[in-house]
Amino acid sequence: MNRKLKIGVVCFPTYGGSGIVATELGRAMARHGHEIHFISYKMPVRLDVFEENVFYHEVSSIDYPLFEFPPYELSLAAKMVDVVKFEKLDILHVHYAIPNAYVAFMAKQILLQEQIRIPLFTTLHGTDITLVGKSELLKPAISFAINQSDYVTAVSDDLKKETCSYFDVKPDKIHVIPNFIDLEEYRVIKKLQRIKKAIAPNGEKLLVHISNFRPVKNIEDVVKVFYEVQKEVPSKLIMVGDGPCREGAEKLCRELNIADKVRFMGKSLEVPKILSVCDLMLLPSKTESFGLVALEAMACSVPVVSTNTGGLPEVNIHEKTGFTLPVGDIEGMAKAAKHILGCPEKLQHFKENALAHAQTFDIQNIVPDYEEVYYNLIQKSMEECEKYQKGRTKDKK
Ligand code: GMT
Repeated sequence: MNRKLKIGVVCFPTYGGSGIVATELGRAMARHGHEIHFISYKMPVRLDVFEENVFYHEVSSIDYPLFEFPPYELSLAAKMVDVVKFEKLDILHVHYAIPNAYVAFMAKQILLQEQIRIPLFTTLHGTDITLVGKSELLKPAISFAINQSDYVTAVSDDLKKETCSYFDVKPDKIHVIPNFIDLEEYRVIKKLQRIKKAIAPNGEKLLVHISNFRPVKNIEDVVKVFYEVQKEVPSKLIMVGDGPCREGAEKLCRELNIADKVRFMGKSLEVPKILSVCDLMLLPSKTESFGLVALEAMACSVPVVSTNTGGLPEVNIHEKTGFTLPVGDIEGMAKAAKHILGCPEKLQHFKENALAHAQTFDIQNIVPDYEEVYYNLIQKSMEECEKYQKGRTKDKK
């Protein structure tokens, strides 16, 4: 079966990694000629609807004074049903278990009433399992949603292990397809010397952190590590992103008297450009199921000093593409950063390793894996449908 597919992609539109992975995968599928229908409550940040084969369907919220909480799940299910029917989708790929996988099951049931069978593909990303999902109350609903999906992937081996150990889900239910990167998009970026000149005019080393500044990212540790590094290595720190911990981190910079060396840039869509002039990424997260941003850094030849939690060691190889250290080990991370930045030959060596390892996550290698699963699921669903129809005709006779 090699026909072009119509794929529904359900995701969060925000700066988080799951929305970015969903968008980049969808865009890559669109370039392969498939028709991609994104379903979300806002335009995903990296989506360009003027690309060929890309469509966007917005979920609108139901407002009524009775509702203290607008019933988003209902609006989302209704939108999924509508788009599947109207656009005649072949498959629904939902990113993030909460509530997307759970809602997709409901949409599937509604569609079945109308004799429409749609295979459900769920990708688990991390916080849906390791943080938000880890509530006793949500456990049965999330286990149910995962088990009801026709195919489930996790973005790292570690996330698969975590899912199976906490939820009532059997290991053979979950397949690992790691996150990926479009190396082409990063390769074409010319070094933006303008950024370097503005922030590090005296040739200081540039350290960078990029995240949604949530507690899980431990961003005060970024500041503390940098504080130690700048004592020995002339350097500056760029903080890209925004979120609830930004204020605390800014305050800490003032207290440590390093505010003039740290630039908070807010959210940015220019990640590859910024990374192109950076020397080292700091990622001291409490947990990280994959760490897409580490991969983005490595694709720009930027080594990473990170924690060794979750799926990070699958992306950032200790002593090769950077260093992975225990959560909270400020001293260890600072020492590792100084080790990498302290000698030009060493830095060059780590940079080359980072890029070489990033190349193993090239989107060109991952897209065919997803495509194969899509085709198999659709084939299986069609066979089930035929079996069901035959059964009905036999019963009527
Ligand atoms: O990192 C976040 O808090 C955002 C979150 C998301 O779902 O949008 O990211 C998760 O999914 C990314 C894409 O698969 C992974 O690269 C991140 O490691 C993961 N975040 C955590 O596990 C904390």
